[in-house]
Amino acid sequence: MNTTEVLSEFASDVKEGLLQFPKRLPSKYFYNEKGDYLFQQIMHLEEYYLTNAEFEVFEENKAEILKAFLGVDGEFRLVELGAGDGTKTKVLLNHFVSKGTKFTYSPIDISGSVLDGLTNALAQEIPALSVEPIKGDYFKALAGLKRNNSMKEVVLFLGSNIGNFMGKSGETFLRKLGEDMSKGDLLLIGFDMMKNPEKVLAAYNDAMGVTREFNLNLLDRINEELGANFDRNNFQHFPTYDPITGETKSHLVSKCTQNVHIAALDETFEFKAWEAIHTEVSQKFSHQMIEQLAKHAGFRIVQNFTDSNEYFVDSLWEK
Ligand code: AVI
Repeated sequence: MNTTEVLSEFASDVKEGLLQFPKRLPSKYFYNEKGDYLFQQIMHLEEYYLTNAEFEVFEENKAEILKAFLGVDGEFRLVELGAGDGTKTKVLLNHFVSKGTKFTYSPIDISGSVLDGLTNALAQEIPALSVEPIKGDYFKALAGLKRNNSMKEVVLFLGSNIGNFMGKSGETFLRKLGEDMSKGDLLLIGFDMMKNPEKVLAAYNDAMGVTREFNLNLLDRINEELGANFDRNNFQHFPTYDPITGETKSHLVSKCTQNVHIAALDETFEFKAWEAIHTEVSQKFSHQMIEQLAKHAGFRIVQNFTDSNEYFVDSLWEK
C-alpha cells in the first residue's frame, strides 16, 4: 500500500465514522508515531494493570507454557502478531532459549521501523535467538509462512488486542486467522478479565492524563493528515465501563456546539454540545465469553494461564 492509498483509506474511514449516528472513529488510527509513543507510556502507568498482570502470567507460567508449546513435536515456529517492543514476549523468549528449545521467532508487524527496533534489540539481548521478522499484513504473512514450510506454528496474540475489535469482528478475525493455521497449530491469546469496575475505569482514565492525550491525539492526527481544524480544547476524554457486558468505551465529547472542517474531505461536520464520538472499545471478558469465542472461531481451549489476581488470562487454543 502506498502513502496515498493509506491516506485515502484514513480519509474515507473518518468520513464514514463522522457521518454515523452516534459518531465514531476507528481506534486503529490512534497508532501514528505519537500514538505509539503514548501507548508505550500507558503500558508503564500505575493504573494500567494489564501490562504487569500479563508479565506475571508469563513469569509464573513460562515452564508450563513451553511444555504446552513443545507438545509431541519438540519443534515449532513462534509467530507474533503486532509484537511492539516485545517486552513481555522476551520473558518467554529468554526462557525458551535458556532451555535449548529449537524454534524460530517471527514477529509480524505492518511497521518496518517497529520490526527493525525489535530485531536489533533482540540481537543484542538474546543473541542465540533465531529471528525472522515479517513485514506486512497478518493474514498475508501467515498464509506465506504456511506455503513455505510445514513446521508446527504457535501464534501469539497478546496484550488484550482482541478486546479492541468491535462487536462480532473479533470472532471474524479469529476465524480468519484459523484458516491460515493447520490442525494442531496453537494460538496463545491474551484476555483482560472483568473485575472491579473502578479498577477498569481507572486504567482508561489515568491521573496523569496520558490516556486522555492518547485519545485526543486522534483529532490532532486528523488535523495534520487531513487538514482539519479540530480544537482539542473543545473535546473531553470520557471513558465508560459496563460491568454487565464488559465493554469499556472511550469517547471524545464535544463541550459545545461547533463545526469542524476537514479539507481532505471537503466537508464540514457539526457537533452538538455534549455529543460524543465513540473512539475505542476495550472489551473485558469472562471465562464463559472466552469459551464461546474459541468455539465460534473453531478452536479448542487447551489451557488457561492467569496471574495471582486473576486480572488477565492468556488462553492457549488449538486449531
Ligand atoms: C492496545 N489495547 C489492548 C489497549 C487497550 O487496553 O485497549 C489500547 C489502549 N487504549 C487506551 N489505553 C490503552
